[in-house]
Amino acid sequence: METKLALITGATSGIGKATAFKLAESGYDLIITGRRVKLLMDLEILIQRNYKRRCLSLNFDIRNSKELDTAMNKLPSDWRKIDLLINNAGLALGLDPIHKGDLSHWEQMIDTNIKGLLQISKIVLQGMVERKSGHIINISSIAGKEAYGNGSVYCATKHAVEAITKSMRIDLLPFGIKVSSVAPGMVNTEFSTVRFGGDRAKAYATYNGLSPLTADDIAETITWIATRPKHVNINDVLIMPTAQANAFNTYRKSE
Ligand code: NDP
Ligand code: 8X3
Repeated sequence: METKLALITGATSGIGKATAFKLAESGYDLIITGRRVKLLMDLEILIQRNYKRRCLSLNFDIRNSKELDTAMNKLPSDWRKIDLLINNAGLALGLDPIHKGDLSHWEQMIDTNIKGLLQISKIVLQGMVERKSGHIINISSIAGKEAYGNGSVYCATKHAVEAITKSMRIDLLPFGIKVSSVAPGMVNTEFSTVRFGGDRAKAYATYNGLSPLTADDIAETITWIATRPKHVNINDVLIMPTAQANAFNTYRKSE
C-alpha cells in the first residue's frame, strides 16, 4: 500500500508534536511546520531516525501569508501529494474581560487560529480536490462549543473553526474529502504558558488538583480518526479530562 503523507501545523510542541510521533508510528510520512526552527529540525531528525519515515520541516509563521505561500509553493514534487492535513497551530493570549482586551493579542489569535488555518487549507485542498481524496482534521476546543468569560476572542476563533469545519465538509462532499474536528478540554501543553505570557506559575495553576488530558491523548484520537476506513468520517470529537465536565465545571482535589 502507498505510504500516506500528513502535514501537521504547529508541530514544535504539545498536541502537534505528539501527533507527529503517533502518525509516524502508524506509517505516515510527515511535513511538520512551526516558527521555532531548532525544534522543527530536532523533531525531523527524531522522526527519520526512530520511525524510519520521511519527514520535512517547513519553517514559517502561519500568520504571514507570503511566507506560507512561498513555503508551500517550494515543496518538492514528491512532497506535494498531501493526504492528511492537521490544522493544529493555534494559541490563546490573555484571559481578560472584553473591555480590557489587548488588540495585538486579538489580532494574533485571529490571524493564527482562523486566517492561517483557512489559507493553508485552501493551498492543500487544490491537490486534494484534483485527486478527489484527502482528509482535513481541524483542532477546535471546548472553547469552540461554549463561550466563557474573559475568553471572548479565543472562544470566537474556535467557534469560527467549528463553523469553517461544517462548511468545508459540505463544500468538499462532491470530492470525497473527509473533514473532522477534535475539540479538547484542558490539555497540559505549552498552551497555558503561552496564554499567560510565560508565567509558569499561573500556567501550572490551571491544572491544579486535577489530571488534565495529555498531548498523547489527543494525538491518539487524531490518529484513530485518520485511520478509519475510507467510507467512515468522524465528524466531531469532544474530548475532556474526566475532572472537567464542560468549560465551567471542574472537580479539583482541594475542592
Ligand atoms: P502548544 O503551545 O504546545 O502548541 C502550539 C503550536 O502552535 C506550536 O507548535 C506553535 O509553534 C504553533 N504556533 C503557534 N502560533 C503559530 C504561528 N503564528 N505560526 C506557526 N505556528 C504557530 O499548544 P497546544 O499543543 O495545546 O495547542 C495546539 C492546538 O490545540 C491549538 O490550536 C490550541 O488552540 C488547541 N487546543 C489546546 C488545548 C489545551 O488545553 N492545550 C485545548 C483545546 C484546544 P511555534 O511556536 O514553533 O510557532
Ligand atoms: C483550550 C481549552 O478551556 O482554555 O482550548 O479554552 S480552554
